[in-house]
Amino acid sequence: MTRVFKIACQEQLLPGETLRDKWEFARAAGYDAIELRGKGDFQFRDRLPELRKALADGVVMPTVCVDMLHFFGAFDDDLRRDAVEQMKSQLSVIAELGGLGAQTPASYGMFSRRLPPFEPPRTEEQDREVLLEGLAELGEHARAEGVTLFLEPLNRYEDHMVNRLEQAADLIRATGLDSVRIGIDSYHMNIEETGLAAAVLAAGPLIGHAQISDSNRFQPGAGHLDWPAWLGALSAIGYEGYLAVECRLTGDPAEAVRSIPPFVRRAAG
Ligand code: LER
Repeated sequence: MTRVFKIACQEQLLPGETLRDKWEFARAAGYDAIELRGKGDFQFRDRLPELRKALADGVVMPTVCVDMLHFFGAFDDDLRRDAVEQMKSQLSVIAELGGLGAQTPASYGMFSRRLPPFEPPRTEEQDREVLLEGLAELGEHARAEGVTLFLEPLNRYEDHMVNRLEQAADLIRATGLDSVRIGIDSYHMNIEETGLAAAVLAAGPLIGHAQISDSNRFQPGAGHLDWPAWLGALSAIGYEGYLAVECRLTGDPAEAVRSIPPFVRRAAG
């Protein structure tokens, strides 16, 4: 049976000054929600008055995706500590809004084994220790707040630690926490997984959130990703979360954003 997916759009892609303006555009275009972006230095927490007003105006904001330059897997102790504090705060804010959770990669743009100098400063065992420590602290915080931390595998050029769903699944199982789940991203999966559908089916209920963009990082429909396979697998595992658009736009921006919900719903069959 074909699932009717709920589709969210990240806030920076939507035209409009306020979240309410963006929501009006999003609703008219067939979206069900807005995914927020969580900047560092507690800027996301400082938006609470704006976010509370948007909530009162009926804007649906179930998730936040971190928007920082350092992450909980950072090599630097101070940056790592800060990233954990920022993520805890973002989890608390999304909980206050009645949302589902917050998404973060282990790192982004910090190191790639495919680019010089090829050998990272930490061993794989040390990476694992750092990641498990961070996931345990964030997962406990998420649990206490009643929300979920979504761990996002990124492609090999953006992160050297968690590239495939099975790596995220292994870490999550090791934490033993239901409050940590995989946040999949179709673009990264297209680069890293042997098969899109097989990877989704294998991860199954560990998948808690999904972000969408095409093979070239543009809007769904602008590349060559096998959408029926990817969406079919999500449907088969009974995925009930959102498909949150995180992409670059090609063509007229407003038209591109409008084109996504009908494209995705057609591809889902
Ligand atoms: C980066 O490619 C990405 O997918 C982001 O969600 C990381 O924060």
